[in-house]
Amino acid sequence: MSYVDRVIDEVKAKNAHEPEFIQAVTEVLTSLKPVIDANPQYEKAALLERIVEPERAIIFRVPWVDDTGVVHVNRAFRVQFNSCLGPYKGGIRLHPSVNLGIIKFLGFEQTFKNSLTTLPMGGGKGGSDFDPKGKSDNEIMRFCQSFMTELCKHIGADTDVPAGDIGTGAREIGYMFGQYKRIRNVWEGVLTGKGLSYGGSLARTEATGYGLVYFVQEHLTCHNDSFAGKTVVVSGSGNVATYAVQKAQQLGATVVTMSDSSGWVYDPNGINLAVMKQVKEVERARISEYAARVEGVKYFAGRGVWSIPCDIAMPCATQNELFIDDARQLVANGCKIVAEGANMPTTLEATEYLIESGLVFCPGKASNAGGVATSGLEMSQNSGRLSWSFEEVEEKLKGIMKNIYHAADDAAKLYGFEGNLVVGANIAGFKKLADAMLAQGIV
Ligand code: NDP
Ligand code: 2IT
Repeated sequence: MSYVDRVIDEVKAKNAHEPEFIQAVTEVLTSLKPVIDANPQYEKAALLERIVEPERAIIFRVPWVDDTGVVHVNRAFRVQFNSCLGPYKGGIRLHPSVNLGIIKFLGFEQTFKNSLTTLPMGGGKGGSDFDPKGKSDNEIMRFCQSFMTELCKHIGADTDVPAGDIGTGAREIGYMFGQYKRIRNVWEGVLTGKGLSYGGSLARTEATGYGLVYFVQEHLTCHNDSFAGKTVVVSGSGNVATYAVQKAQQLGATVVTMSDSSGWVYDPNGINLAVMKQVKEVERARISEYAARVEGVKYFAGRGVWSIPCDIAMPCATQNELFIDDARQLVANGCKIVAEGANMPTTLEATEYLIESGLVFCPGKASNAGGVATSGLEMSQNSGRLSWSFEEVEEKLKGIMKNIYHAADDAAKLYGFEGNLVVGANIAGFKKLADAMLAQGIV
């Protein structure tokens, strides 16, 4: 049995109740086979065994009191996965589905993603099974304060720097930052995605969605093509989806769908982002409200955006939201590119089918790395006590996304998998991390 297969089997046996973690490890390790075979020193140093084991996982209780005086208890996590390349770095997810396996899969992916950005950041992820939906501002604040009362013992600007993810945006980061500063009595860049008046970076809000579109744009440019005139299908209507839609529209595409956890809208005239932002960001309402306000829009309950014919599909909601049947439908409808804005939105089976069918498949750890890369830029600005203009940050972001595209494309070519960005991104992210881990000894 090969080294890779043995480690995958061990991960399956040791983490049997963590299907998302097993899925992420299987996808990455399988694609690393050519580089592992060519470098026996990795097996000698038990490098894969170390890479799949988090350095530390913290699980803690978050008690809080709702507006009617009822006491609630949530479970929270911070998985500090790998600090070889820099302080642990990764978002905080607040969603009822959160469990240790989901946070581990996200932390594992983050480690490779952060390596690809070329910025000095290790990998980590955190979150809680708290559901922010329907909670008042005061309830959100009390939860965030209680969450940070424990988390603040484990993080710091040079130790671990959390940020946003599903359910965690500027409001939550603000409450968490305030509580961190109050308890630790230190003003430092311990979180990214902060408000602009207290250390946040311009363009961080837009960065993941914009970066996703820049990544695809680089591919198109290299093939004498562009976004102009393309039909794009997007899932999600949160931070990543919103700014992916905005940038794709700016580049001349027509985006015809968006979704939330209740349903999806088909807008043949192209999404009106001002109305969408009012509904989802300001009112925090359901996406059906968009259909009620914009003429010619159809609303459907449940899932289904992948049934709409398109040139480019961008899943931007959550993990495992694009299945084999969806992939078949996309291919049958003539879709040419699938670019992941979310983390692991495409199942393994669907990913393999899309690649075999000749589509360009942009894996999230490369194509959605613009968010964390801009978080890295926020950390730099905080350390230097300065702030860059929107244009300066956006230019850097664009450069980073171009570099990630070419790093993945070149690595794929080098190992005989031309055009396979999954293999390319995994190998490029892994090589840098693995060689740094070897240099730092058995730790
Ligand atoms: P948001 O909370 O802003 O938005 C999430 C969107 O996805 C909402 O429309 C939400 O619907 C929908 N959604 C969430 N969970 C589910 C589910 N289980 N089924 C169906 N729809 C769901 O999160 P983000 O936009 O920040 O994150 C989206 C994805 O992008 C995640 O995978 C995240 O890990 C990834 N990502 C985020 C980055 C960032 O900088 N924020 C960076 C890189 C990746 P509803 O409104 O009903 O909840
Ligand atoms: O998945 C991700 O890359 C994020 N949620 C962003 C993490 C960050 O630290 O900005």
